[in-house]
Amino acid sequence: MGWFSRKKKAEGGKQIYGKKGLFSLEKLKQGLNKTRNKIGSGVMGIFTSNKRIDESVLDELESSLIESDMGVKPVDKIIEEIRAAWKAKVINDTNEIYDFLKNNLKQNLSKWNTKLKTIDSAPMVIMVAGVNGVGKTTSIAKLTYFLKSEGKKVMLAAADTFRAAAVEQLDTWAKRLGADIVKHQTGADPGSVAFDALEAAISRKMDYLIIDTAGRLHTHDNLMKELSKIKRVVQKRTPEAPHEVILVLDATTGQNAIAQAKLFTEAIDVTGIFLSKLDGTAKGGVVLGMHEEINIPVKFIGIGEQAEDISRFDPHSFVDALFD
Ligand SMILES: Nc1nc2c(ncn2[C@@H]2O[C@H](COP(=O)(O)OP(=O)(O)O)[C@@H](O)[C@H]2O)c(=O)[nH]1
Ligand SMILES: [Mg+2]
Repeated sequence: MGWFSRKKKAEGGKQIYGKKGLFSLEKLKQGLNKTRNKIGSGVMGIFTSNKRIDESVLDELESSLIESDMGVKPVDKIIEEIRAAWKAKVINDTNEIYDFLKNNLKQNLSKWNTKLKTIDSAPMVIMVAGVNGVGKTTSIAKLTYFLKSEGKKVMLAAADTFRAAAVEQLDTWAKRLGADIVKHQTGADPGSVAFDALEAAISRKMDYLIIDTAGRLHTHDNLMKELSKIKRVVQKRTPEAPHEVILVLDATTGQNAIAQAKLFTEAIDVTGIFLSKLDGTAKGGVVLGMHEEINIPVKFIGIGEQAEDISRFDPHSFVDALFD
């Protein structure tokens, strides 16, 4: 019995929300410490100084926001909006910028639908993509934890057959989390792994099937062809599948993550982003760049290496955690 089921038993089969609380603001704030400190050291002084707004204040704010990797374009836009509000005398003092900025960011990000799709007939198929090392497999473990803590039945498909270690790693997580897994040998055809897994998920009445995929083949073209093929193969069994294509992006790579997203979205229909490693970076502002530049909703964030280090992306708590 893995730790998950042990824990579940210990808690009398109740829903598991982890020791630190799966969705607590505290945990989220902790995960965003580095980004918040970066923003904080730059802009908090501005917010709390309570002087009249002038151009030099806006300049200062602009460079602090850019340093948190929000990206030049989104920062330009928001500074323009602040300037307009100041000119229109909606805001006059620096302490008023704080609320204005927070509300503005929340409003923008709230345009995203950050929830996982819901469907009528299970299993729902989630294909997970992303380049090597961004945290795909770990994020799948987190999603599994998240879904299992909602009482769902989850099956995993080890369709990253390119590296032997990849199958093992997913298998280890499956055991730990008490999830079913379908795997073939290294080098097996990823499409047939996905297909077999879908068959198994249907016959075992799973709620979710999550497909792990390779992050690197010999060329980018090969990788995109493989992902499209996995899609086509599962569609033979379930035409609407995969219901979600989640792209994992590593927040520590900042603006580069946005470039990666653009490459993937050209080749496959990405429905959501899992932004990993936010705990290890001061570049959490990249979320805003994603909104402006690729406009694919961030649905989950990763804030550590454990299965429970996941949070649903919620614009309100995210912005609060960034600026509190
Ligand atoms: N700090 C931190 N590390 C992470 C996070 N997600 C993944 N990692 C680490 O990143 C490394 C690569 O992860 P892995 O899931 O194997 O990436 P994959 O190649 O895309 O499947 C591992 O050492 C993970 O523990 C995260 O949210 N925070
Ligand atoms: Mg992997």
